[in-house]
Amino acid sequence: MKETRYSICGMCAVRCPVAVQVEDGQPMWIEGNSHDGGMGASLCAKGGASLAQRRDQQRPAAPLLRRGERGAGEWREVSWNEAFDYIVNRLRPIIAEHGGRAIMLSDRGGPFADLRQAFIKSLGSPNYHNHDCACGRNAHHASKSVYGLGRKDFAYDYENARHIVLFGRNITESLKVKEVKSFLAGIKNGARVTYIDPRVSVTAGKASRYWQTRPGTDYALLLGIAHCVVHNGYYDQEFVARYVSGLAEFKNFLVPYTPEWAAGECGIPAAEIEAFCRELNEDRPRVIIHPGWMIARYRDSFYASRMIHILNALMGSIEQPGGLFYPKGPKDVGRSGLKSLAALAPAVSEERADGCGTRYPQWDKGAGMLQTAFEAVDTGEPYPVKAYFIHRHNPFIALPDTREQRRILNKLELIVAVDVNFSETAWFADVILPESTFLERDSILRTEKGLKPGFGRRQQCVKPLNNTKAGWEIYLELAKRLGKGECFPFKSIEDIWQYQLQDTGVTVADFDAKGFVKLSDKAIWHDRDTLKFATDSGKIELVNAKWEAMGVASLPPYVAPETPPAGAFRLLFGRSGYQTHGQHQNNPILCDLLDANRLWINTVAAAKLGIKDGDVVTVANGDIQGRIVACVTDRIHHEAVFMLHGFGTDVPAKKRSLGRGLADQIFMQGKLQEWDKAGGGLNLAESFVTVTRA
Ligand SMILES: Nc1nc2c(c(=O)[nH]1)N[C@H]1C(S)=C(S)[C@@H](COP(=O)(O)OP(=O)(O)OC[C@H]3O[C@@H](n4cnc5c(=O)[nH]c(N)nc54)[C@H](O)[C@@H]3O)O[C@H]1N2
Ligand SMILES: Nc1nc2c(c(=O)[nH]1)N[C@H]1C(S)=C(S)[C@@H](COP(=O)(O)OP(=O)(O)OC[C@H]3O[C@@H](n4cnc5c(=O)[nH]c(N)nc54)[C@H](O)[C@@H]3O)O[C@H]1N2
Ligand code: SF4
Ligand SMILES: [Mo]
Repeated sequence: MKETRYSICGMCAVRCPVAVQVEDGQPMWIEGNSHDGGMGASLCAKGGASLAQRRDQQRPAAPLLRRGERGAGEWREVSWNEAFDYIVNRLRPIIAEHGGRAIMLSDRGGPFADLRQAFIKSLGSPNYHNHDCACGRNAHHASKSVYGLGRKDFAYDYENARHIVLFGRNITESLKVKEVKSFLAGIKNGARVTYIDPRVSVTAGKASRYWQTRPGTDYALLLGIAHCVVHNGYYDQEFVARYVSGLAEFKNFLVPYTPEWAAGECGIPAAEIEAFCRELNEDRPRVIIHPGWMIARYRDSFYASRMIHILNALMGSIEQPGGLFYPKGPKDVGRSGLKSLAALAPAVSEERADGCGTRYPQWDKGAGMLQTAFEAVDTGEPYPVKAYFIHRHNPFIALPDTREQRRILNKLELIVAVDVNFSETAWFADVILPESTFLERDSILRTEKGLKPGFGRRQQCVKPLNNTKAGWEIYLELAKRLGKGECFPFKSIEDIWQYQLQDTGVTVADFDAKGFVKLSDKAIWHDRDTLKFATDSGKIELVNAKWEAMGVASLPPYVAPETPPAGAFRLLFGRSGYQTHGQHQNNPILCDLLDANRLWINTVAAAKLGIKDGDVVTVANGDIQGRIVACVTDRIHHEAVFMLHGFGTDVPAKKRSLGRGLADQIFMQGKLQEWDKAGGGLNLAESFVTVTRA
């Protein structure tokens, strides 16, 4: 029998809508869900490789309990019953002695996180975290300090833009399928693209202007741009008069930061900065300046991001076709949203172990901050944290300084990893609970915000090949065994879906036709005359008194980044279109497409060190060393070296990728304790390495 099943890809956190052809219970083909016009049948290489992932035997195929030392890789395969018993028997005394708050959980966040949030809350713990301390936290908090709205409260209408400005936003490789398509449509429609990166990425090749900046100087460049825009009146006077507060103070603050000054910091000539600003003035309000992520990984990233958010407001590009828009949800069309699972658990009044909302009043409580949670594990302050659930998250790759993490996490009494792979962190855990791959499982329903809001469903397309379970089965069973079954009054995924849909006027059967349900046929734009922002004043605040009262200055002076010591380079990193962080290096197909990373190094810098293209070099930071093949090129700034992230696994079970390439995060020594003091994001791009011929 042949059928098409609509579902949601899980090979990266973008989670694109997909159509899967199933024949006699086997997945034969996967493509984008063409009912979604923005997606069409397109899929990226990783999505296509999901069928191979399912068949890959080098993954956990049944629940595993650790036998030897943590990290030794000696496992005993057990039944689900035994694995659940083991976890519950370990958790009971921890809860009895330290309370539910001694349990923490981290995951990849996203539209299905409600389930894990419900689980941890049902245990009486406030300690839910997602991955964002190492991703976009600085850009998020910066956005909140300007608009009162987070980074995900804005989306981008590339297709209708006149000018797309990307600060290290490598949109064509670090990709989201729909976004790339919209970006390419924008270029086809005549948009200019200005791309700023110390390294020539594929996106640089699509740009009409490429600026190779000195790494870590984006704030300087942005100050120079803001100076030129404000002092020449290149901004939307009407929009600014209506919605923006603090312009006079901002203008005054910018006085010394001329384009000439910026040129001295970032290396882009003042005349070029001025020419760019004149273009912005012609192109606004159809201008998108993307806050990106990469400039969220420096010491001053909060401020660089703030400047981008402010410039978008000055362009008047908010809720503007060809600019930024608010992703609309069910409430924007007068409908109820999905009912929350977490709402079924009693409220938790405990303070968070990571200090979000208390020691760090400016940081959102929702996503938490994993590095300060690890500090709590290490010190037992403000209270002991003894057990850690890690779901679809790989801190040993995602957070800096793996050795330091091992030291800290070894203090825990229980580590449970729920993963589809042998992640580096799972390998160190006490229990691995193998989740069924996305093709093999149902998930809770998700809300799909956008110009046309709706809901989406991931459904099981084929049966699991191995002894694995879906996340919802795992957490419902654990909660039941821990005496919290009343928080999850469901027996099946249909029960959960029906509960979620209770007030929406949508039924489960409505998802059968297309895999998603739209709540509006037409794109919804708010009236530009009555916009509201979530700051105290309701305006876009260039100077935010609330944040200043929390110790976060709105307009601090620029501090130049450190210059690498002689013989050393700033270590930059990023992604390729074939990989998701460290997830798929061992995938049989993707490993074939790209089996190792190389070290990009500038031609002149390499010549001084006697390094030739293709040489094996030793990279070092303190006592940490590793070998990698050099790629000698003009296409990177001389102060930096670059490697793709996610390679260099040390997990022996991943035989295809073991020993291939080099991991970047191991060189970020001490960086678990260094973050942007305002925004909280980790300083991943502030490490230096030496490079020598091996
Ligand atoms: N040095 C350095 N550090 C970085 C970055 C960098 O470029 N360099 N990038 C940063 C960024 S932007 C981010 S977002 C984070 C990402 O860090 P993570 O969120 O940890 O990375 P992911 O690759 O999304 O996935 C983590 C885990 O999910 C597992 N997984 C995949 N599919 C499933 C599934 O269906 N079910 C379950 N249960 N598990 C699954 C994978 O096997 C993997 O172990 O890393 C950050 N850290
Ligand atoms: N294929 C694929 N796509 C992905 C992901 C993936 O793992 N694989 N991950 C997703 C996730 S979680 C995220 S957060 C995004 C990340 O999306 P991006 O942030 O766009 O991607 P990266 O590749 O991490 O980094 C982009 C560029 O930043 C540059 N850069 C480094 N330092 C500086 C600097 O000082 N200034 C400027 N202007 N640029 C600098 C790097 O050289 C690199 O080329 O991608 C998402 N999409
Ligand atoms: S971008 Fe690729 S891997 Fe990520 S969800 Fe979409 S198709 Fe899947
Ligand atoms: Mo990310």
